[in-house]
Amino acid sequence: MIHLWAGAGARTSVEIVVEGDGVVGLRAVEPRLETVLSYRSQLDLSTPASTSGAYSVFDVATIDPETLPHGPLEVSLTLPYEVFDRLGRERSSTAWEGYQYGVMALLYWADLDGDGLGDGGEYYVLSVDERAANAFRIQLSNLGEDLAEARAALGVAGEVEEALLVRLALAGLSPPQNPVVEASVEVLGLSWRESGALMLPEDLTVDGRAWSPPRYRPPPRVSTPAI
Ligand SMILES: [Ca+2]
Repeated sequence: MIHLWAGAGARTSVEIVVEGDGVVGLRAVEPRLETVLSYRSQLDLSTPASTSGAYSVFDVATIDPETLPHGPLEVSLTLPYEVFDRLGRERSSTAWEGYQYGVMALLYWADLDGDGLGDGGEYYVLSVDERAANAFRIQLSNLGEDLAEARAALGVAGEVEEALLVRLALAGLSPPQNPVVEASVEVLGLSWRESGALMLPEDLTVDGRAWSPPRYRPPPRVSTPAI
């Protein structure tokens, strides 16, 4: 498969040369971010899994990495607006209410000793997002490469149970009056869709060598998926 990029507003002259014999299928595709996982859970902010310094730590979601595409990935975590200092942000009071800071971490876990529990030395931090806000976002440029790096760092050899863990640490003040809130986790992955901007002949008969000039049809309003 040939991936040919026709960037937003870019005019580029390309020629596809195919060498070999027989009929070759050609397909013009472009990248799109699509939701591959959407997950909601009830989080009780009054009972953190652990504490770390001023932070209360919660495990929000556990994801099997094999269920995700191993290319670019975006993981977002959203809590209700009220969780983060609602009064202060609305300027309706000088009193602080709710949390002030949050850190979302995307961790790789490998059960190295096979006991089914998360132990010290079994976690690798893929990325973190730190904000004074109720929404967090982590982007990975290539999940497959990040997983390989994490496995090498932890010394994973052979088949072990593994998972991606969405962990949240909150600090500042205290849980809201009603501590049970809905946490929403969404994972976007990259997929290749048929291009509407680039046209190629469906198939090409090659006898030694053939070339095909693709025709570029600029869309009326150009937008490029970004990650
Ligand atoms: Ca273990």
